[in-house]
This record gives sequence, C-alpha cells and structure tokens, in this order.
Amino acid sequence: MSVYEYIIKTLEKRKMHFTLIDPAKQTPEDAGNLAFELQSIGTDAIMVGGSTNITTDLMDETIKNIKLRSKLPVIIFPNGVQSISRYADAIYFMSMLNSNDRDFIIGNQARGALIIKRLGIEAISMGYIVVEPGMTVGRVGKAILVKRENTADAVGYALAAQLLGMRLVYLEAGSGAPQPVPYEMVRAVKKEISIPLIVGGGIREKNSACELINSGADIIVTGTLIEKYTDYRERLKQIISCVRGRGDGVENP
Ligand code: 1GP
Repeated sequence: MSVYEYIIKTLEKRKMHFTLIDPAKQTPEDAGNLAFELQSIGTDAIMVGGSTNITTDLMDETIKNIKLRSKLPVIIFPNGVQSISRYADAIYFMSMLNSNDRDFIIGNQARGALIIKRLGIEAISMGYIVVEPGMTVGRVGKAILVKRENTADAVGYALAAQLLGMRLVYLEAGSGAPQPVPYEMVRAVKKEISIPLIVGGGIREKNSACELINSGADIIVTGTLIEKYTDYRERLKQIISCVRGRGDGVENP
C-alpha cells in the first residue's frame, strides 16, 4: 500500500497525527529512539525535514535510524533538493503557493523531479500555505503570509491546490508559532475542499488540537513539542487522544 493510500484509508476511519522530526535538532540515533517512542505513543507517521542546516547525509542517516527503530511511514518534508533521501517512503511534492520566490513554487521541484523518479520515492503532491506568523519557513520561503483574519485568501489557495490536482493541503503557522492557524480559517478551508487538510505550527496542547480537529483538520502535525517540552509524552498522548476521537484528551477505559 502506498503512503497516500494509507493516509486515505486511515482517514476513512479517523483523523491522524504526524510528528515532524528536524534532522538538525538531534543526532540520527536520538531521532531513531524518538521514533520508537512516538510509535508507542500513537503517532501515525514521521515527517522529516527542517528549514535550515539540512544536508542529504543528515537526512539519510536520520531516516535510516528512524526506519531501524519504528515501522512508521517516513515522509520527507523538503526544503530543497538536498532533502531528498532514498531511504524515505514518500516525499511531499509540495509547492509553497504563497511564496514570492519562484524556487519555492516550482524551481526546486523541477530540479528534484528526476531524482525522485529515478530513486522511486512516492511523491505526494501538496499545496503548502503559510499563514501568519510563518516563523522561519515564512522568512526562508519568502512567503507573502496569509493574514490571520484573511480566511478568503486561505480558501483561495487551498481550492487552487485542489483544482491543480494536488492531493493534500497543508495550512502552516510556522514551527514554534505562538498560536496555531485560526480555527475559523481551518473551518472555512475544510468546507470548500475535498482533499485531506493538514494543519501544523504552534500546536502544543490538547485544547488547540481538539479545536483544530473539530474545525475540520484531518491531520495534525506537531514538531517543537518533542524538542522543547520535558512533558512531551503526556502532552502527545492527550493530543493524539483528541485526534483519534477519544474525546477531550480522555483515554479510552
Ligand atoms: C512545522 O507545522 C510544523 O512545519 C510543526 O510546527 O514545530 O510548531 O509543532 P511546530
């Protein structure tokens, strides 16, 4: 089964949680240990990527260690051609739709396409939309940030992604954002699209995860949580509990 089929089949039953591991933030061995733990906590896939200090070697070693320690699908979350690793199960073939830089819209994609084809990595097309505050990815990607109150722009980009044939939409507030993407924006986007909606950036506790899921997010991504919070296990359990539809962070009996 392809990773995209896995996503679609799982979403027929329940919502999903993905964890972002930034290879620049820990050793490859520690990334492997984290993946082992994340699998037991219940995350559904590991995304590997970062905005700065990414090399192919670091991607390769990190992904190899994750694959060694877990059975979770590994999806590359690329910042450029250097992110492509033969060891991953899939790559988001993504375009930052609101970038002001052609490289982030289609240039890097054109440079990487043949490499991805030759390596046989599953490419999952995705429209990537960066919402205020956007953080590092907004700066690096020269995003014309979608304003938090400008729901109509977010809907326009997301529907354009679908009409262009993209298979996922990702609403991004930026890694480490003080707040996630506004719930109202998630609700409005979800109402107009029929492809899965991923939401990430600034999600660190169950209440916002629950609200985002209730607003229509199909997949919730957390990254910073595992890097900065010593109680990340408990927080993740509660978030995943919400995502999987076990109520407001309450475990099944
Ligand atoms: C970043 O959406 C992801 O691309 C995750 O964000 O690090 O804030 O969880 P956080």
